[in-house]
Amino acid sequence: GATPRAFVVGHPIAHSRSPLIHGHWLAEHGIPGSYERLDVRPAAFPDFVRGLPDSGFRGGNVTIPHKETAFALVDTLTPRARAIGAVNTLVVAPDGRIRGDNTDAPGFCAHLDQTLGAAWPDRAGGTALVLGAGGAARAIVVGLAERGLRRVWVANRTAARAEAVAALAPGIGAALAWDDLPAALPRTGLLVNTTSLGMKGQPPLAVDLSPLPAGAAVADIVYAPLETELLAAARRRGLPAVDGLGMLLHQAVPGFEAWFGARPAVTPELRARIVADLAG
Ligand code: SKM
Repeated sequence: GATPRAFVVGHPIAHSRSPLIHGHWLAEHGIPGSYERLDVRPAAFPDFVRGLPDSGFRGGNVTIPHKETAFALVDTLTPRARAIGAVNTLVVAPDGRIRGDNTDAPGFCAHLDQTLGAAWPDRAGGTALVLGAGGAARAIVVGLAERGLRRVWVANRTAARAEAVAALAPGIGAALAWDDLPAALPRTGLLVNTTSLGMKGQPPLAVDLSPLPAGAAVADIVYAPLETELLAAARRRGLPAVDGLGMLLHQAVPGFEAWFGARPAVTPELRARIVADLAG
């Protein structure tokens, strides 16, 4: 058949490391495919999606600001994408129908499996505290619910948004006021920053980690810089610190497998390559 082609689409898209990740795997597997970076403005995105069946692409990744629009435009949704309300992976089926998935949630959890071991959902009795209430928080809360957490708190400066995200984990999710963080931290087994605080050019996230229990772990979705001040503070406390690059690497796996037919591995070599690119 024709050379398999896939893409990452966003606006802007220059910062995306997805072409590097998929290019690494294509070379590793000896697959003569391509993975292209596409900058598509919001106004042009619906036509872009409708044109996919005749484009020669087998699918692609979708990033900011198109994930919610993609959710609304696809023909079928995975249950996970439906729960999250956003799509980051498109697959064109042989019959031309477009399936939308969200791999951010399993990507986040797969990285925790790799770094903390598969028992991480049990830390501190199965309680996670998610900071922020944007798209990444939605994905992570759904992912945590899938993995059997017993309690998921969502804290956000805007309380109404925290309520909406907590509602994605029925029975276990609850909104938490920002002022109540110090009281919640002693019962938190996994603290996750999903805000952009700590990213290059942004102020750091100002949360005192000293109330966290000894068995807690701290995760950040920010990967530039790789070690945010939050993660540095976790390490100083002797707690496992999980950076955001792992989520980016792992969320890429299901798409690659769907478009190119081989299940790729997140190896130290791949990670080192992206780390070097981020540093350069
Ligand atoms: O969900 C991912 C997306 O699939 C690709 C991406 C990128 O290339 O920067 C970031 C995340 O939104």
